[in-house]
Amino acid sequence: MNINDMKKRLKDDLSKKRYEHTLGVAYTAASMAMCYGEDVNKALIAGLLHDSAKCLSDKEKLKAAKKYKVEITDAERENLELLHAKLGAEFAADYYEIDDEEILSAIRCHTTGKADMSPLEEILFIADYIEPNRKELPGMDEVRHLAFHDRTSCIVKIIENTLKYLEGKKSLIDDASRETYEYYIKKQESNNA
Ligand code: DGI
Ligand code: FE
Ligand code: FE
Repeated sequence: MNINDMKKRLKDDLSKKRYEHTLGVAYTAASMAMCYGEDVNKALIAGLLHDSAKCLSDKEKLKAAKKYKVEITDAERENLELLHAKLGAEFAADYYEIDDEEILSAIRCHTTGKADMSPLEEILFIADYIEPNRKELPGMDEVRHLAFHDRTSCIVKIIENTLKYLEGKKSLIDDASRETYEYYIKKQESNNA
């Protein structure tokens, strides 16, 4: 499917606000790929499709998870919204004809991150947080600067903010989020050593 057809379908499937966020993530991810010498087109597509399953109801999310035999973690079960990342990868493959595993995997882990992400996975994880339509989150200026200078420190800041926010809400933290934090803190320490 070409980019214009993807955009048309996304515009139909997403709320106006979510569609605007999607374009923001796509162009931010593409700019980061330019900065780091990564594949700009893959970053653009990953950004466009990352939230393609975001606007399903809880019931629809559970139905789709069953259809695609998606494994549901405890945190996802408690907060079905989290499932939109894994389902987004399934939608990208099924409805948007994406067979590039690098793109699919970036979409799959865009919400929690994971240990030892590929450059494209890191770019999508960061672009989702910093895109220009995102409301001002703590330390956003610094996170946006780091995005183009030091991806490891940028990921540490983002995950620290997310964990703090989730602890405040007493939300269950997914193992993947914790693993992301532990991996990137260690990586940052060894970079600074
Ligand atoms: O889909 P977006 O809103 O663009 O962004 P996202 O895919 O990063 O999802 C953000 C939401 O996910 C935010 O409300 C925090 C939540 N989240 C991220 N990691 C975890 C989490 N929620 C729980 N319960 N556990 C996590 O580990
Ligand atoms: Fe998302
Ligand atoms: Fe998003």
